[in-house]
Amino acid sequence: MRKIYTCFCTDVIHEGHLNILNEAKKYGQVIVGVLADEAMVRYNRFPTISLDERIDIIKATGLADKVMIQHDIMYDAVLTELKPDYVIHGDNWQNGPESAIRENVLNNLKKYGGQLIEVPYTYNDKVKKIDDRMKEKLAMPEFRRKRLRQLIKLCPIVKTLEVHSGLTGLIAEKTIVENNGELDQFDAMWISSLCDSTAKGKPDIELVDMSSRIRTIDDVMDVTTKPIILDGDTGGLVEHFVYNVRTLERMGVSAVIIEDKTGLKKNSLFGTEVEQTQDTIENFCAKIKAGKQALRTDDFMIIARIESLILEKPMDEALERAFAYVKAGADGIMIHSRKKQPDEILEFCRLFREKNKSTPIVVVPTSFNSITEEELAKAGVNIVIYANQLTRSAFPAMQETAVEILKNHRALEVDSKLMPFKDIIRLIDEL
Ligand code: SPV
Ligand code: MG
Repeated sequence: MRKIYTCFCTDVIHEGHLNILNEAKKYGQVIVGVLADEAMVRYNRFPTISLDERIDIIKATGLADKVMIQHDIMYDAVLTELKPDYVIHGDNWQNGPESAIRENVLNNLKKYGGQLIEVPYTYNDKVKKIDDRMKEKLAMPEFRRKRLRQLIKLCPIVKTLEVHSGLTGLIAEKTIVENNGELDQFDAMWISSLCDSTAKGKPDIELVDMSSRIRTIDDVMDVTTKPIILDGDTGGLVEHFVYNVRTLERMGVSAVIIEDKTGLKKNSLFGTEVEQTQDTIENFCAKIKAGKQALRTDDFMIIARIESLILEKPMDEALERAFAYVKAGADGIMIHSRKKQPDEILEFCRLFREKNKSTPIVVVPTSFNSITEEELAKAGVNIVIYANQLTRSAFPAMQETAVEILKNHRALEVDSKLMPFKDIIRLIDEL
């Protein structure tokens, strides 16, 4: 009997899937691969039900002769092992980043003479409604909030991009690239104090208040589903921090990072060029403890940021703080540095990991930007934050456009550098 293979990466079965399975039945024994969680998250389909449940919903159709797990987005391993006579798929993967997967399937089939069958993709109002509902589910606080902890478990390193508006949120949400036959995307979003303040034309000194920061978070949340890490500056007064933590948790933010500074906060990238005061270990631990006590769920993370290396204090001091903060209940440690080379960050990670294998480590490689995600993951880092690059790329582009229009007294000269309006519109979802 001939074998036909298809791979599903879905949390709901709709008529489009049933159509594929019914079509497959005509060719022989139907084997369905269910994409594993680690692969789902790289494919922009964050699972809302478990792998076992996804397997069960396929079995429940009664149309699969065998159900198995496919561990990778690409089909190399599964096709080499199974050598099915056919692979069947909807024709919706012919364009865009998914065409890399199609290409991969065709190359594998060619090796042993297998065939690809493509069926017209079912996209009607009913299917669209199911798709939309899935997406909405991911945007709900209870799903979004826990997603960061899930990602830390699933990904070698959680790739996080700075966002400060609905539009930048959409860029973090939707940018997918195909690189060397692999698909890639950002996992999470960082709402930076520096960039949120800059977008408002204000200095990064805790001047933009929490109500305004919440407004930014809400704008981002309105159009995205990915988890949010908030830059909480110093966390402010303990008495205020506990209320803010509750608000953020209720909204569906996944984590707040607070830094161990006190007094008028200045941006860390100024280092010792400006006066900055580090809080005592005791005070900062009390803030962490109070924040943890205010939480209502186990999902939300309070991450403690250590400024010792920024302030050119010794490594031992940074480590002493890290262990104390973890003991006080911190769910993660962010270690920051403004050195061009990553050596002190790597040294910190090595020494911290000697004693602590599990507490997530967060880094922000703005200055030490030559280190790769792979190298950071190998050093034991769990979250990497690209904290300001979107803002720093947008600003010179906008400034140059403004200068050119002023110089030429018209917009014709800049037009070739601008994104066509229809492309901007395409980025924005219509309900
Ligand atoms: C931010 O993005 O606001 C940060 C990171 O706190 S840094 O600017 O490097 O201090
Ligand atoms: Mg900041």
